Amino acid sequence: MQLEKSIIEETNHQQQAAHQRKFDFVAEDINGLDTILKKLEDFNIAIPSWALGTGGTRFGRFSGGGEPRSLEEKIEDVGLIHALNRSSNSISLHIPWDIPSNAAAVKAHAAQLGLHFDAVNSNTFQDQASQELSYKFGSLHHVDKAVRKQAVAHNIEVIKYGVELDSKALSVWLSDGSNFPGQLNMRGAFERTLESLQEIYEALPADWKVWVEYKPYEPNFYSTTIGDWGQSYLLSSKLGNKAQTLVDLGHHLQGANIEQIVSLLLMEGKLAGFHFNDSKYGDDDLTVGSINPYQLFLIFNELVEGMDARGMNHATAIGWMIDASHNVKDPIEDLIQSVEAIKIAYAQALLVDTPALVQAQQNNDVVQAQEILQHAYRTDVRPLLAEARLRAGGALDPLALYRKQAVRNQLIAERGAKAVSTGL
Ligand code: RM4
Ligand code: MN
Ligand code: MN
Repeated sequence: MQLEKSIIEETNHQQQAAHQRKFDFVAEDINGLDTILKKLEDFNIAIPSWALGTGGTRFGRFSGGGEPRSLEEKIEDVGLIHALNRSSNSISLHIPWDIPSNAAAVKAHAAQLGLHFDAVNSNTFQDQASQELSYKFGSLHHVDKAVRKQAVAHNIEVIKYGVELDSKALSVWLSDGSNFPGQLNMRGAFERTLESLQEIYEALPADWKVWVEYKPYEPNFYSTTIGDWGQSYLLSSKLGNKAQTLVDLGHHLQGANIEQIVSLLLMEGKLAGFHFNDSKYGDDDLTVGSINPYQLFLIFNELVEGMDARGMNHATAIGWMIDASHNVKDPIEDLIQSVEAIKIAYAQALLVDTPALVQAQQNNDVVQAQEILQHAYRTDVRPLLAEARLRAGGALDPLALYRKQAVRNQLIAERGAKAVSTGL
């Protein structure tokens, strides 16, 4: 299904007066308002194809109903989100969960909804029915060369699918690791991973990147071969300019200072981009901003400062993507919330008074530095986001409109209450 533009416009019209009041209140105190609104309009976050269905846990999966049954229906769902928020103009595919068998048609369908394709993700953390050798003991790091070859070939195939869709990056996350001390020679595992990644790197088109994602544990619980940003950075440095490190917010041990990691990767030109989500304990894949929105703001503060220092375009210089999926929310509602949370943190970071902060740091004025950051963080930027959405043709309040139109019920009517989408 698609949302009629007239419905969005009509609803915006009804909400206009209330919006204007809130907008004027916050806008009055903001310097460079139009530049900020333009940056907010330009800022889009990619939607992963695996987040459109309800996520399972290792204990079970409870389908929410009306889930997309095919890639086409997933694209439709992203189209709905984008129509509402005008901030989700791309989709990231996971192969083989979503194989674009007719790339031209898939691309045309997406383009019709104003969408294009972000990074493609390979999957060597599960065995597929058709594959010859198992990834039970790893893929790119496997001790058996034949398994590594199979995993390299899969990644090269994923690049091919991506080329057909005009993607520009391959994102690699490996579950390779060990569950028990002694199981694995860690140096050997690293060297074999590097060698496999080099073969994949060779197959990258000139204008492509490979994004190396790290994660400390799960599904392996003793060692993970690409376990932290240092290991990913080491690999991406050895590989070359087309390789960078991907930061998934849920892939750190508790208490890690992610904003510092981000700041240094950016300094080295090695920050590929993000998988956004939130977490309380581990790789919880919760809605962005639902647990620790202040940390998200601090990350964006480093991003804005660091990108400005290097003259980078905020919207396009690195990859912005959500990687979340869980079991109790309507996935579309969850994604609308996630995109909003990301843009709130971004808008707050844009409000930081940088010259004053530099001055406070220079003077070792710790109190003032904190005041400056928290002043930005405590500003209610939601009317700014609403205004940017309005200017871009989206809904003033995407979630309210989604609910008012009973979109999920319509999807259930179309696709059935038991439709189950591919993914985790
Ligand atoms: C992993 C990691 C990857 C994602 C898979 C589904 O934990 O975050 O990015 O592709 O989950
Ligand atoms: Mn991820
Ligand atoms: Mn993850």
